[in-house]
Amino acid sequence: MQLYYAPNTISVATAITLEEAALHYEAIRVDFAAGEQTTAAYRQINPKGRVPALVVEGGILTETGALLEFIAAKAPEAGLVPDDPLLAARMREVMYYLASTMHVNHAHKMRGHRWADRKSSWKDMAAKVPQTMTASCKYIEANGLRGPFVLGERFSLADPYLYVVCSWLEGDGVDVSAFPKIVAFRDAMEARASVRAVRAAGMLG
Ligand SMILES: N[C@@H](CCC(=O)N[C@@H](CS)C(=O)NCC(=O)O)C(=O)O
Repeated sequence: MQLYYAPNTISVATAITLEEAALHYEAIRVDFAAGEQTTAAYRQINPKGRVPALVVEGGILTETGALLEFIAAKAPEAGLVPDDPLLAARMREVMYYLASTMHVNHAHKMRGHRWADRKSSWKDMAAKVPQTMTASCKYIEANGLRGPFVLGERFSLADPYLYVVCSWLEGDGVDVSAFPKIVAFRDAMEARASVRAVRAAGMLG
C-alpha cells in the first residue's frame, strides 16, 4: 500500500492505524507548501485535492473513515473494530462527528476560501475557530471519551482519528487545560508504539 500524506494533517491517522495493524506501507509525502495537492498530477490520485489517499490492490481509496475501516478489515487480528454492534456504532459515532463537524471547524482557520469569496469572511471564520473547537472539545470530553480511549480501556479506530484532530487544539486557540480527559488521552496515545513510529518518521511534530 502507498499512503499519500502531509505532516500533521488528518492523513497521519491512517499512518497510525497502519502501524497499529502492522501492515506494510510506503508513505509518500505531498508537499503542501508547494501546493502539490492542487496539481493535475495529484488530482489523478485524489480528485478532491486532499490527503489522505491510499493506493491499494484494486484502486485508490480516500476519506479517512473509509481508509481506517479498510485497514481494520485487512488486519482483523488487530481488533480495531469491536464485534459488539453497540460498541462499534459508538466508535463510528465519534468518527462521523470528527469527519462532519470537528475537522470542518478546524478547516475554517486556513480554508475559508472553500465557503466564502470575501477575504473579510475568511478572517471572520478563522476568528470563530477557538470557539467552535472549544465547543467540540466540550462534547468529546463529556461524551466522546469513556476512558483512556474512546471506548474506555479498549483501543479502536476512533482513537488515531481523534488523536490527530486533538493534536491541532493548541494551534486552534483551545485552552486544553480545561479538558483533562483529552490531555490524558493524548498522553496515552503518545505512549503507543504506533504514534512513536509516525513521529520518528517525521509525520507529526
Ligand atoms: N474528509 C477528508 C478530509 C481530508 C482533508 O481535508 N485533508 C486536508 C488536510 S487535514 C487536506 O488535504 N487539505 C488540503 C487542501 O485543502 O488544500 C478525510 O478525512 O479524508
